[in-house]
Amino acid sequence: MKTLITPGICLVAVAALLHTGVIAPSPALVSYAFYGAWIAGLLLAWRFHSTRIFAALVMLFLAQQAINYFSGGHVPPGAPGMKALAAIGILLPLDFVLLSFEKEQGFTVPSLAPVGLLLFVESVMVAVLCRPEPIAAALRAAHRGFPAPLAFATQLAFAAAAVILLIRYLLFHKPVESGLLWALAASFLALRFGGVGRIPSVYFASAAFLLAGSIVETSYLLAYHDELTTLPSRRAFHDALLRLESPYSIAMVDIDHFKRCNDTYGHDTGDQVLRMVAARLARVSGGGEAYRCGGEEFAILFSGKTTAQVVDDLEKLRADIEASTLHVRGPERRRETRGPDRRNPRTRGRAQTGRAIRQLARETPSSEISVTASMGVATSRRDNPSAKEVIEAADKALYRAKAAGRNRIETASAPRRRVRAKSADIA
Ligand code: GH3
Ligand code: MG
Ligand code: MG
Repeated sequence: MKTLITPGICLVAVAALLHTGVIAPSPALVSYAFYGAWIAGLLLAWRFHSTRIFAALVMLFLAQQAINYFSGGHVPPGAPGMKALAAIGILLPLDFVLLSFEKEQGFTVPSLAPVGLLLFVESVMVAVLCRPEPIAAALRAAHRGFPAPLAFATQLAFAAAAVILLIRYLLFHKPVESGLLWALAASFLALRFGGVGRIPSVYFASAAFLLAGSIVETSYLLAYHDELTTLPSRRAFHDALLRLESPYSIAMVDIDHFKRCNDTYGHDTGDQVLRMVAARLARVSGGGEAYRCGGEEFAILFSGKTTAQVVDDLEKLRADIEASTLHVRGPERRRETRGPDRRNPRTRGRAQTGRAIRQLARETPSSEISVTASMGVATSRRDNPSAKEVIEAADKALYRAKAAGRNRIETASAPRRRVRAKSADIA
């Protein structure tokens, strides 16, 4: 949610500072800010392979340039300028929505060609629509009062695009969706205040800044969050360790026989199992914060708690993981005979390894996969709160849990607690 709220706060702050007169930037400063944000955004988009933000920045630039050009840079903008405002007011929201549905495909000609073509067609459309009219008509339009309220169609287009982008953000929690949404809001304000002049330019610059910011936010998320499970990553874990104060407990968690799970059901199903376990870890009770340290290994940090205070929460978590199931269709279907073997007798032998795996899958009694996890937990010592030592102690306890039969919790300190092992479905 932070990725949605932060850009919004930035935009509200800019609007408040601008309209209360606290900041009154000179045109040179505004233009410097716009081009600065725009160039920085383009470079970041290129470095981080975000074709969507790159395209959004190009669209924003063309929109701003079109309004500027057809209004002749004058306020009020005159008939061609008003037409440009109306056309941009429909095309920009439409383009941003299209971009939000696009997949990032890297900076290759085939992936950029459709966007390039769209922009070319739109530029020609705007140019034809906004060609200068006889002077009398232009004057009439200019005397209609300024700033003119935006056409209903423009307001509708922006509102519909904002709703779609918001829904997409709520579904996928991607900073790019949030960036597009807030850049759209800033562009709306730019158009609302006439599209040309100091205030609209500040809003266009803000839109470019918000788009560039969404790339920074994306790279932060990638660095600190694991993409597969969405849990905070090992890097986030090490950052959190620096902020800890004694007492605290660390539980190391490792899925049991996960290699077998991968071998039986395939890597993709293994990934789904990882996501399922991660979802259980994310809702651990007792104030624990779960991290994915790598592979099928996780860590849980309990700040301000001792082993005795967290062992019940870990036991609930262990039982929760054991009770969770993932439905898979593959092994169930394969149990039915498929008639005579129609494979090429010459190449049949090559499938030996695959056959062994399928055999294992067939032996699986149900198509519901469940796994178990072993845990080792340790608490910081008052005299030595070093996280390295606590992790080592928790790792040793985890090793003991594995050696003692898995699906159990071992503590680094007495009293030792064991939970009766129940073999996993795939074990
Ligand atoms: P143990 O009970 O002793 O922990 O046995 P194990 O099979 O879980 O242990 P091991 O560490 O040998 O195997 C871990 C496996 O996890 C090996 C690797 O293929 C798999 N793995 C690691 N990362 C991923 C991942 O991101 N996705 C999937 N599907 N598998 C992964
Ligand atoms: Mg492991
Ligand atoms: Mg394991």
